[in-house]
Amino acid sequence: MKIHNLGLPRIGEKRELKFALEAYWDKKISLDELTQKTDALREQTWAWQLAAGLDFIAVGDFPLYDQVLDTSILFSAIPQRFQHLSELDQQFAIARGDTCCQHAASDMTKWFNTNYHYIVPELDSETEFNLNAEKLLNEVAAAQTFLKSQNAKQQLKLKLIGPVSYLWLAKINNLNQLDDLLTPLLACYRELFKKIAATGIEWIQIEEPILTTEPESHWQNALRLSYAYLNQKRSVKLLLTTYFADVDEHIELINSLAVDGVHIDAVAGQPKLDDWLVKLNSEKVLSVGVIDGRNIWRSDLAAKLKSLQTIYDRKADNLWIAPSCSLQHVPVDLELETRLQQPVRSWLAFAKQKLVELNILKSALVDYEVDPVIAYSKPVTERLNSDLTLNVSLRQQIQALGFEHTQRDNEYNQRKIAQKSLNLPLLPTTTIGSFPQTAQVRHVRARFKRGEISETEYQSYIKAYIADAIAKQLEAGLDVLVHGEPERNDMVEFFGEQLDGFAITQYAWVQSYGSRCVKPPIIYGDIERKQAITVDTIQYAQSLTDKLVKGMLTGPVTILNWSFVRDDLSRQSVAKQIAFALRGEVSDLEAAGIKIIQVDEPAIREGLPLKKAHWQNYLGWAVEVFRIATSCVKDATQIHTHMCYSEFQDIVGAISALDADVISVEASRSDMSLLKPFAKPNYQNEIGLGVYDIHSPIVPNVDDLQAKIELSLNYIEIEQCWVNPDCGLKTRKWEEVLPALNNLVKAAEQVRAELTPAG
Ligand code: THG
Ligand code: ZN
Repeated sequence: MKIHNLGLPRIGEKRELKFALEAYWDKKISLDELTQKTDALREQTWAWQLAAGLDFIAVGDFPLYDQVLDTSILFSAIPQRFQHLSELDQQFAIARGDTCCQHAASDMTKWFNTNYHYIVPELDSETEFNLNAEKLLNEVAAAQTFLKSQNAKQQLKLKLIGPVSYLWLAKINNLNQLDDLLTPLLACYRELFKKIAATGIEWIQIEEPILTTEPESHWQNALRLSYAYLNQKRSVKLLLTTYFADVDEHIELINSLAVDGVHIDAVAGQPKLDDWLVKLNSEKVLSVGVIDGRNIWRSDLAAKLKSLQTIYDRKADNLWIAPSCSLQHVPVDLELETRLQQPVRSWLAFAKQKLVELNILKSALVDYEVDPVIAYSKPVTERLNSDLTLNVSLRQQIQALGFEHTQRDNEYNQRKIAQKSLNLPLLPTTTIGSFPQTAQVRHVRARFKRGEISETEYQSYIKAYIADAIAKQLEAGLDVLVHGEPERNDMVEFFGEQLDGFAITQYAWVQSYGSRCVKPPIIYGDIERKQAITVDTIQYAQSLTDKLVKGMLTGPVTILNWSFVRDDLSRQSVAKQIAFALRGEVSDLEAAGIKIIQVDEPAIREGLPLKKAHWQNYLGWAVEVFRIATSCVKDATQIHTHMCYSEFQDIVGAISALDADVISVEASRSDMSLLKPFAKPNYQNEIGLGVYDIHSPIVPNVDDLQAKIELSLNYIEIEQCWVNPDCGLKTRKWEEVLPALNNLVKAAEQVRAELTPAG
């Protein structure tokens, strides 16, 4: 039996990769310095695996920006507009855009149902795949040198995205195009295999996560064809790797593929291991992902040992165990967390701890060392029985929630009449909520957290920021104002800090994209709001102006999806607790005189289960909890929501069922045709047209903005429309934001003037 790992976080223990990359991009360090730093970080990940006693050390899991982008570069799939650049700068230009020549970056999108984003390969009829393996081979050589220097006997295992999933990630939909691309791509893979075999590497972990997405038959055929082709003259072994759901419905397909082993996720799905034992050819390796690669809970190794024992007894030689997926989705090292209260800290395991869990399991299975397993699992049992995780009176209040807690007093058409009291013009203008998080505001917040400035000093800084933000919005002429969120680091972590049942970490960062990270709070217990969270701040902002200021909250589904969630209660139940807390906050805001309250749900879509069979259930409770959070207000109080990420057509029914009075959506890239699913009768309420692409530093001009509004009117009636940027402005600079907002207001005014319907 062997233990192995599918990949590790590359950001470093304290986000060293982030700081190195950003320093390089800012021209503060040279290419040599960047390479030195990143080589050292990469070597560190090998050292962790050695120290944990893994049988294989993963190579090829350390992209500087993104793993899919590295695959594109490995096969020379470089968009034309970046072909003139050298390799390192090429990858950064593809990912971030090329400022000197104004070339737009490639698209970025969610990696399956995670909070990680990958760079979408741009493939077309011009694409010419060519193997460009030098960088990868250098990495292999460096890993081999490292192993030798440690006198290590371990072998390397190469991590590689498989050809079919690569094309699927590129969003190739057309069958002919798929055929045209697959054949030359496969030739490159074959050439690569030859070179890898020559390095002495025996195993390649070839990842085909497409298998967990219910692939259509042409994709299944592509898998059959590809692995048959790749089997010819192959002298390296393939571990076909899947993750994020089980693939039991494809056992026959998988077993028919010419590969030497299969990795299955035994945490996200419930694979029937008995079936796998019977149906998978006995000479094939079965790698079982038993350690949760998506969450931070210490494993109940005693239970895992029990479930693995039979399969070990029957398949010892060809059994491997591993985390369920790459550990890039969990933070690096629990050891760094010195401020987490006990016993919560004892309930956790991050990436480095998860590697050790594999080792303990192996010793128990192979050498019958069972005592360490029992000792290790003790805190897990304690967690399941801890008073800290249970709030009986809260549970009773949740239990008492019924249908009436999901209903506004009246339906939208009637509320619309009551909301005339808000006195808004046609095409009201607003923003999504956040304003630039300047270096100064980050600095002040950090100093306050370290106790270097007093609460009073901190509050007066925050108030000054808010006053300035309000003045700037009045100057621009916006209709509905926001306070700008200077007090918030992250829209989820901020609420986690204020609610009972959440633990906040110091260094538990997870990569979101490139150098950007998030620090998800940990939901370990029942959630309760002890006091109002945002009311003072919003009330202060409202006191500065006669125009309306929106209250800003993060929605229950988004708080859930962007946290590490307890696994001893259903996600639906946890979401309901968050919703109940938010409902209290919404009521308090209304009672404080706030007339518009926005509850953002950018993460609703990404939370969709990979398998369509589970969609309805998820969307059902996602809608319910949003309504629990928001339905408590009077007809005249207007509820807004916001969603990023454009593909709405699948879920427009659920969006409509949220019954928010106004939803703002991201649609500025494209000709606003992303609004098509919202055309009546699909969606009746109001809609904020995201006409300004905030992901780009480019300031949109009035004519372009006006054109975007007018294009939107192809789908949406003017009385339904609001005008706003397509997302929050926290990553932008004031110098970009102010002219852009001025132009946005002017564009709305021009359309109002030209299109005001007669009468
Ligand atoms: N919060 C959380 N998850 C998210 C987003 C978020 N997932 C999707 C989307 N937004 C990802 N986008 C970003 C954008 C910016 C940053 C992170 C994710 C970012 N992070 C800071 C950094 O890496 O320097 C750190 C944040 C901080 O200082 O607290 O800028 O908004 N949960
Ligand atoms: Zn957004």
